[in-house]
Amino acid sequence: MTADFATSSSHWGMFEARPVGDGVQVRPHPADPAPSPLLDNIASALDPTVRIARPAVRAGWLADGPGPSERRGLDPYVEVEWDELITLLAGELRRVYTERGPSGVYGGTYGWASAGRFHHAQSQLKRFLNCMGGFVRSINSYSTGATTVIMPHVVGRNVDVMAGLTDWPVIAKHTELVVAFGGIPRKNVAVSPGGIARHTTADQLAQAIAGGLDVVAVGPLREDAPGATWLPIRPASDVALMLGLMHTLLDEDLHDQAFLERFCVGSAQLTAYLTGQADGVAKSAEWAAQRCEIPAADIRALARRMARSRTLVTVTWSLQRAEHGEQAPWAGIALAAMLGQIGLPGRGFGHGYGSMGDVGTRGAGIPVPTLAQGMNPVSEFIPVARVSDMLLHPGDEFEYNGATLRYPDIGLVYWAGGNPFHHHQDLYRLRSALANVDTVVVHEPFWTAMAKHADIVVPVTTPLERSDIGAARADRHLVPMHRVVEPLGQARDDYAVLSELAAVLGVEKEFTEGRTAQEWVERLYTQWAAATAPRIGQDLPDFASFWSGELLPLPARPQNRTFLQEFRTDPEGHPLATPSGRIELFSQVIAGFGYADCPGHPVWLEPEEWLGSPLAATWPLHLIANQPRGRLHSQLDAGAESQRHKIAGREAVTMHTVDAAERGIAEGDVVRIFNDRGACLAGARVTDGIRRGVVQLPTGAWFDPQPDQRLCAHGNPNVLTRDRGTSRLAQGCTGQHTLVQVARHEGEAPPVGALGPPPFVSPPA
Ligand SMILES: Nc1nc2c(c(=O)[nH]1)N[C@H]1C(S)=C(S)[C@@H](COP(=O)(O)OP(=O)(O)OC[C@H]3O[C@@H](n4cnc5c(=O)[nH]c(N)nc54)[C@H](O)[C@@H]3O)O[C@H]1N2
Ligand SMILES: Nc1nc2c(c(=O)[nH]1)N[C@H]1C(S)=C(S)[C@@H](COP(=O)(O)OP(=O)(O)OC[C@H]3O[C@@H](n4cnc5c(=O)[nH]c(N)nc54)[C@H](O)[C@@H]3O)O[C@H]1N2
Ligand SMILES: [Mo]
Repeated sequence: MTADFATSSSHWGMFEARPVGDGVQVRPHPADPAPSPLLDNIASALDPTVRIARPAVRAGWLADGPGPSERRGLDPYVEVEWDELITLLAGELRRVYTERGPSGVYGGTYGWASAGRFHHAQSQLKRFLNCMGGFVRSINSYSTGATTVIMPHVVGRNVDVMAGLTDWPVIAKHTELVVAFGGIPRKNVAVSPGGIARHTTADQLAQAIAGGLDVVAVGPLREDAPGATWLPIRPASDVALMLGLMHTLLDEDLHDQAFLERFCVGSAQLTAYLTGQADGVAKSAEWAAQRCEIPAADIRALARRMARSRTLVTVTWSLQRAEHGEQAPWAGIALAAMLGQIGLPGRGFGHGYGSMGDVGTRGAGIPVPTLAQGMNPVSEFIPVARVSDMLLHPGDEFEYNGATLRYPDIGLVYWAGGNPFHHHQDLYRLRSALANVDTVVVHEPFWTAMAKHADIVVPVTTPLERSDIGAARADRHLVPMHRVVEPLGQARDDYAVLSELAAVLGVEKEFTEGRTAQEWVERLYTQWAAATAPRIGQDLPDFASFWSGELLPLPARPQNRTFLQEFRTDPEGHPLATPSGRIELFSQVIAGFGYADCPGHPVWLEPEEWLGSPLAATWPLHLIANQPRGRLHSQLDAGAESQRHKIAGREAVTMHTVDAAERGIAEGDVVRIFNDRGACLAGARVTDGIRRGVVQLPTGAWFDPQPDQRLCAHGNPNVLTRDRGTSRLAQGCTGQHTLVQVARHEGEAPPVGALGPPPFVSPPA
């Protein structure tokens, strides 16, 4: 901390800030060697045009009371005083808990919110709802919905295929060839949940490449293949390519049969499938080429190179955020197993290099300070991306990981720290789903689309307006996050609002334990320090010293890590927690579920929406809806860096020169992207750095629904994506891919109105 600057932190890094006029000046923290440009968005957190200044209630809800309503997202709002808001909200919570019990409350509240361990919005809300008697929860994530379910069957629950991967320095030292399915996107690695104090990943990768590491990046976008050989694959066909590579390894006897027998089960079933003995179709390089449109000779050449090199096979998370998403990581690990290199330094399998900044980062590896959420006695849950299904079909059965479950009947949806109109698919379907419940409550600092669909809108602070502790599991620092400015307008901390509700509802003692926010911050630190000091064998400063210091460095994990090294060295002493104790290339458990969309070993399953399907005759372009370069998800979309990547205020859609020319589209034109679920407008960016037939529109433009049509004027791809699970196994998010058409927008385009407040009306007399 220098002069009047105070230290704080975000999911994309530490920074320093000081008040200037009505806003803040933000600058990178001097300890960060490569600060993220996303820091330029932070000042917009205090932009009054996007902030919620006062508590507000949807006019229709105020007039008619709770109940299903198609008016969510359309009605104006009435601003109310805090005590009125608390009375209304407490009354509605009391009603719903009395009439329906905790199974009538959805508190799944998915979302990243902000950095900071105490004010973590999800933890706050879940703790509060648990004090009330519990809630229907969500499990897994939009990030890795398929992986989280399939991988425990394949490598066991104890092996973390994201946090347990080989560290970058080991790759730099030992690896000759990285075959990266999904590339290694630089844009993604500045981010990690809870923050990154020092950004080193992008540099480590660049240095490794300069030092001779060869990267073959398989993916539709050249920008995700920096310093690499680019293989522009047809989207959604990676599993076919992997099978073609495996077939070549078998066919040319380049596979490691001894490894398969000692460390895996199921190579016989997989082999029968590859050779065609099982289904009459050999998954040869020619077979693969017809699907992935990479020439068979290139596939065979790559397989030979992989077999003779020290090779790392890595799969980005995006590949599993698609129809049959379970197959790509499973096939990826099967390919690495055939090469026989799993568990050797720098070789084998990886998942998420280029997806998140903490993958392959040697952090402290110790638990971070955490607010206890209490106990939830409610057994009902949903896989997180099934939220619209739940609200549209209460009582219906659904399948998940071998179980048949039922959707609960939800009366009240309570969200804090996420934006479903960012993260969910088929937004007009989501809007219909939200119309089905009695009441929607949203805590937000900003007038996001989710806030604009709420009945009760609770204005909360951002980290600039409160004190906290910044920490992330894979990081090596604890950061004091200082309040920089007073809360904007009438915003209050999530904690303050929930404390007041708890007092009215008679659960104050359980919720607050008698502590102020600052006392909680101190307590989280003190408890954490007491538990951590013996683990790291080092004294830690008391709270006052931590709080007045800049950042608290922690020792790195004792050693660099190689994924599954212990298992390889001693498979009997360190068996995997799978039924066989080995890597399951065939899983009897999964086979036993009898799911045609996820059978017992990795398979090619043709998706319904890809360029190879009949639907492509109507919707001839494959849309990649990936993570945005200029922001985290939908956060701070009004910020300078986010706006820099837009075209005349609309999200930029990237398309191939030839696809654009065929449609009479030039760089900078406003275009309409559409399919039978909806449409959005975007600004055209024309390049040869994208595969033909593919268009790319990042997620995160604030949903800007236009009256009387299914159109977003701003460029949110989730008006187009299909709301369907990866398979009956994981039911994960499939938002990455969808088929669309693109046309030049003729005539006047509606202005973007998303980055502002909804209409207000005066309270009824
Ligand atoms: N089509 C498609 N869709 C996708 C994806 C994709 O690849 N394609 N990716 C998916 C993935 S991986 C993810 S993780 C999700 C991300 O989805 P989300 O995590 O829901 O997205 P964010 O924009 O980070 O939403 C966080 C919200 O919390 C608010 N917030 C910030 N701080 C606070 C606070 O202190 N208190 C409260 N109450 N609120 C706060 C922010 O203003 C913001 O609106 O999106 C998913 N959606
Ligand atoms: N700047 C920034 N960084 C972020 C985030 C952000 O919002 N902004 N979000 C963070 C979060 S929550 C997550 S979960 C991770 C997500 O990490 P990922 O899911 O890995 O990231 P994406 O950017 O969605 O997709 C990565 C790339 O995969 C490629 N791809 C897409 N489909 C296919 C395909 O079918 N085959 C092949 N071979 N490649 C394909 C595309 O080139 C795409 O750019 O990112 C994190 N990092
Ligand atoms: Mo994510």
